[in-house]
Amino acid sequence: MRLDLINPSNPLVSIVRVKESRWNRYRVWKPLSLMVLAGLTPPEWEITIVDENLGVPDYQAMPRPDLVGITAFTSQANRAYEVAAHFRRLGVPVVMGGIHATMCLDEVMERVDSAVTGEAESVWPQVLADARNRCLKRRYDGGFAEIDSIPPARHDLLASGYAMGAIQTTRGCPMNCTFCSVTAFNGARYRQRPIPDVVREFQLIREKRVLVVDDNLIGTRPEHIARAKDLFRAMARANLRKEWVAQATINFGDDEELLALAAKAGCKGVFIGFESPTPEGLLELGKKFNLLKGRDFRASVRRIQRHNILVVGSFIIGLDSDKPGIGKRTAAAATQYGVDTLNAMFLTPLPGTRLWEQMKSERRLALDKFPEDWKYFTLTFPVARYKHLPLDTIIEEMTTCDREFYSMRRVLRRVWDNFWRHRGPLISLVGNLSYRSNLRLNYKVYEDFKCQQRKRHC
Ligand code: B12
Ligand code: SF4
Repeated sequence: MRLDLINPSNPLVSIVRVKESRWNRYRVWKPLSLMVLAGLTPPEWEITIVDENLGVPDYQAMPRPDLVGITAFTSQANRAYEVAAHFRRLGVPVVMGGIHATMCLDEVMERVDSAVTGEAESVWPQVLADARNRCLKRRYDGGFAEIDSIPPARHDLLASGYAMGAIQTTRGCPMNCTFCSVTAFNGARYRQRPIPDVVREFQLIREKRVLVVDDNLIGTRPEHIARAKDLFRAMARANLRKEWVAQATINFGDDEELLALAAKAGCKGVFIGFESPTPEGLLELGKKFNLLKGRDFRASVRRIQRHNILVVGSFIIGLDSDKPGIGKRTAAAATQYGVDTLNAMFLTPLPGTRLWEQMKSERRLALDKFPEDWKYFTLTFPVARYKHLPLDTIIEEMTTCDREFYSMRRVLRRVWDNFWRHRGPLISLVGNLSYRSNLRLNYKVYEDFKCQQRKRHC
């Protein structure tokens, strides 16, 4: 039995535009979901994983599969449907799962043979058995997986073409920030994989560099931080010789022991959601951690960097409290906090989030021709109607933010600083140049987008 697992591309996602900017090459990450599914698949299935981000293959020239499994974030949904239609025309059954299938189930069910909602661990073997017996059900619901029974992902598949491997050590988040899908999809309970499982899986990864995909590696409570410390100790003891980057809240910078252990275990970078430079913005997003009284972001960032860990700061533009000038203000805040790279995104109502419900009820979805418009839900397009920032203004604010933060003078200063302090100068250089090179690409993308929007409203 032959199984093709496919990660559809979205050419509008700038980080996969490798041809236009070679720096992006280092930011194409492995589709871990498909590697996890492969790990759950019994040996009688011959598995091919196709990541269209590395190039769309000639499906006609590939051996005909018995089953196709497609994953998709919302931004990949259109392409997912094209791929599904192709295989269904050939009579090959298509199963789709992942976040979009979970949040937009009806839309997905119209376009595939079978949809899997939630986490797949508990249902995937059944899906395969049913496919084999030609009795696929229209829908399976995996709910939340038992975190201690997740087998290792198949890191031997997709062996080349990527700068980094990927692993997941926890799922879920209790914070339920308005714009984020994680609580809705993975649940409010923070579930941690057993440490020996994680260490063993790390050992299976061939790449020297690894993305830990957890939404918040250190969790929210003291016992979560204690577990993170134990994990880092175990990783250091196992002498993994990996360099890894992860996502965490700013609380990561509060605990010197945690930072020292993370660094010893190979942590080289952390992605932190600062989200907004204003207290009103943080309140609006429900980002409670960042609102703590006396919180000094610059000091926290410095503490992290002193352990040779680079900081990527993420911000959102387009909040109801954002007024013209927010682009400059965001760049100034990121510079003042001292982050190594800035990732600024448009506020985007993703299906299933509290923000989606709010904007939908207020009729503020500017792009609502679905499924066509999903391709713009990459957080790099202003897809909503923003309170104080009309289309041209919000694009101008984003452009100003990026231009200010990634001016050549500032890039060189940051990279030199990291070089001088032996703090991952190469990663810092690649990160900054990748973002900077995308600025040029984005100007054109924004112009096309504005043009299309005008045509649409004529
Ligand atoms: C790692 C990651 C990335 C990596 C992607 C690596 C990759 N190629 O997959 C990078 C950094 C590139 C990325 C980019 C983006 N991401 Co992202 N990302 C994540 C993150 C943190 C983890 C995903 C992951 O690997 N999880 C581990 C695997 C094992 O879990 P999983 O993917 O959910 O898969 C399980 C189930 O969903 C299911 N399943 C999944 N696929 C399939 C398929 C079949 C057939 C079946 C049966 C089951 C199934 O089974 C799996 C095992 O249980 C999630 C947050 C999250 N917790 O999901 C956000 C998340 C998925 N990203 C999000 C977004 C918005 C984006 C971007 C659009 C914007 C951005 N700049 O971040 C881009 C778009 C990329 C694109 N190609 O279009 C949103 C998506 C919301 C939505 N409705 O689409 C999330 C949920 C974060 C959030 N804050 O809301 N992302
Ligand atoms: S943004 Fe971070 S803290 Fe907020 S719900 Fe999402 S994962 Fe949790």
